[in-house]
Amino acid sequence: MKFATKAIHAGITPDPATGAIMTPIYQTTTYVQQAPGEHKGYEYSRSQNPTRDALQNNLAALENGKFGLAFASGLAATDAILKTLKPGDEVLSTNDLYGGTYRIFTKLFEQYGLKFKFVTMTDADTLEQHLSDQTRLIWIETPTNPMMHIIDIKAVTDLVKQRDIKVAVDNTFATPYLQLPLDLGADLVMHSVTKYIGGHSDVIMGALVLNDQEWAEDLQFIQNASGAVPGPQDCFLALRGIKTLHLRMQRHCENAASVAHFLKQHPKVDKVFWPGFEDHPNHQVAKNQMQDFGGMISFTLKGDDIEEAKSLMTRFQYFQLAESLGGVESLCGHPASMTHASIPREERIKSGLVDSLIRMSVGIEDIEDLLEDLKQALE
Ligand code: P1T
Repeated sequence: MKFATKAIHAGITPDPATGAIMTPIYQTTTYVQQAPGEHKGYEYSRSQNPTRDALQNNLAALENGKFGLAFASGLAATDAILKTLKPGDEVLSTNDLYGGTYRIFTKLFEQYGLKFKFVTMTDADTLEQHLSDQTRLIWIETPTNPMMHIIDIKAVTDLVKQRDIKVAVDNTFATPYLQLPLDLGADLVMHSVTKYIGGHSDVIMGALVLNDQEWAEDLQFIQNASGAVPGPQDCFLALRGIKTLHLRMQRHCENAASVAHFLKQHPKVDKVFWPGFEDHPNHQVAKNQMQDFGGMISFTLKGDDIEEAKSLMTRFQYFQLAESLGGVESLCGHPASMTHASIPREERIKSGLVDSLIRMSVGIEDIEDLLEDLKQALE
């Protein structure tokens, strides 16, 4: 089954009771048993729910994986992965990543004895020097949030193939429409479903997809034991969003390419970070492992003028100033004070995240209106 067909059909069957073509929202906490322990596979909705099952199967199919798990948020999904590690285990992570992921690593799980090292992964050959006997997990975010670095997933997985080290990829920016980490050798894919997969800025949710049965069973145990599960209504909204994921992503990519090229030639703009440019340092890797370059762009202004950057963000008509990304509407944000404020400034600067950096989530509006908006705000 090809991607667009999977988005609409995979894991979804018409409701056996009524034939309803849309997966029903099983808004129930519990299920009646015929006798103690005798039931239809559903006991309690923290453990199983049919609407969530449909979504989990659909997500697994989209990522070419066997097991899908949905969580109450992207960070709840990350939390579950970290709970499969033991004190003393070490995680090597990209040094540019979503601020909330950095926060759960350093502020929560360091105190339970996990160790985190943040390293540049754009050159996989230099990664080897950071590996130790304690390294158990490599955490890749690609494209990175917000600097749009691209990590070569296959090169990293090849490097650790013979070792007891798993590779997890946060595929939030790319989505399975553009990039399939499991096919490139990764062990697990993580999503903030909140973003492109949901696609309509109305659901907070996370997901994991993987092939390894033992790890999947551990994660299913944690999903139930810790209980950070999404409700059935949100699962329905995510399923509905996914049905147009391929169409939305095509327009996000097209619009972002136009916005990136417009910004690059504008006299007030200094640097534009978008992997579609031939002079982006990881352009070739992006071309190899992604179908297109995605809908996210970051840029700085000449003179690294933070006041002008802040003022600019209030002058847009369509690029609304807000956290998050991946919805149909265009957003802009200021990572240093918003999404990445929990990363210490010295760390941010080291990975290139300067104070004047502006991040854009380019939506699927008419491109002429978006370019007009950028023009009027920059002038
Ligand atoms: O917000 P939540 O669903 O918990 O997902 C966290 C998360 C994980 N990974 C990446 C790459 C993300 O971008 C996020 C959330 N990011 C934002 C809210 C943001 O504006 O960048």
